[in-house]
Amino acid sequence: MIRSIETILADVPTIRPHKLSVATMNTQTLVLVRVLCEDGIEGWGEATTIGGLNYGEESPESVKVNIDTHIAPLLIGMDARNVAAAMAKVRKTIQGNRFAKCALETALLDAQARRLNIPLSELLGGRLRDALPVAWTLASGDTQKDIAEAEAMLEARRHRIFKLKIGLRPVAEDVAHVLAIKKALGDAVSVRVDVNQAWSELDAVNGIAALQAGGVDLIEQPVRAENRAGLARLARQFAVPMMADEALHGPLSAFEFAKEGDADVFAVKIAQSGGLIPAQQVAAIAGLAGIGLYGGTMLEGAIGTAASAHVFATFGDLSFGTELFGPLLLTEEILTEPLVYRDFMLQVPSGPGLGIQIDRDKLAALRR
Ligand code: MUC
Ligand code: MG
Repeated sequence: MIRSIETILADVPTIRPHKLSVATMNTQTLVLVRVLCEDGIEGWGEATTIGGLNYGEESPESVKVNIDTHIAPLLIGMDARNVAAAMAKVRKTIQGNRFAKCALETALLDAQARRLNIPLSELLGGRLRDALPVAWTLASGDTQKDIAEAEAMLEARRHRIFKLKIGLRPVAEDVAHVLAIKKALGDAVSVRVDVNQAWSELDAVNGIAALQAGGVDLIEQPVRAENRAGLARLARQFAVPMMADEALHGPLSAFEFAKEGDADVFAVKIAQSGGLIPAQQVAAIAGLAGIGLYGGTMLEGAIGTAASAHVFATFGDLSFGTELFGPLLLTEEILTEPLVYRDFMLQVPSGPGLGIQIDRDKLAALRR
């Protein structure tokens, strides 16, 4: 039986300012959910977002108040071992709130996998890989600093895929910034851009032409999320793949994209999808439509990152890799043993449930 549900907010400074077109992050607010069951087993989930309400429709505070006030009371007393029934009730009764739903589904699946003494990926059908390629985001706002940062990552064998955040500056300046980095890093390194919806379609046509010519190999959400037709036109016009990110709000939106092949790649995110099972549904739709997969992040801490890793480990295709570096952007660790990043890959945890242990003293010190 589900006995209690607690939602915890923890503000953790980032290792440097992280500049996106929608926000500059100096701290990340982790939104963590702890589900305690009658048999003493607990599960953890995460609903972290980026920049308050700058990125998504749920803020850390709204997630907490909505879980505490409206969603937890639906779940208390339900059978903790039947996650499908618990989540069906939540999905039937609660509109929207995909991040909150994801955190609750993660915590319930974590608890059930711990109960069964198996890794969470086994509950999701089983893993096809034990390690995931991990991109790093260069977003210091300074070309030379970004190059030095990328070189240090290559040297440490931590990342060889780099995603550059652009869209704040004029298109020509952004293009010059990206191409300078691409030139400095060379052909062995994958350089991609994420515009976070900042460009008009005309900006995008001009910007992408130059980026494609300079060897950039993936363009993420160049235009507004609502402009699916615009992304589709860009996907048809350019050989460099167009990736949908903010436009993807779970299986239904994935289906809309898939119908006409309106994107080349999906950035699958567990929170944007509304949960781990919906994220698998997004991946299945992509597979059927011949759309490539990339494992995305909302810059979650270790819990959401581990949950995403368990999900992405089950994907048949993961040809564009992942960006599960969230914990590495933070100055504080909330696990007793950190996640393992080695040889450009994140190792998918293999212990029961999420396969991680929360450092309770650390979390107590960080929570609001
Ligand atoms: C996004 O839009 O993809 C992922 C990596 C990063 O730096 O920001 C996020 C959000
Ligand atoms: Mg993105």
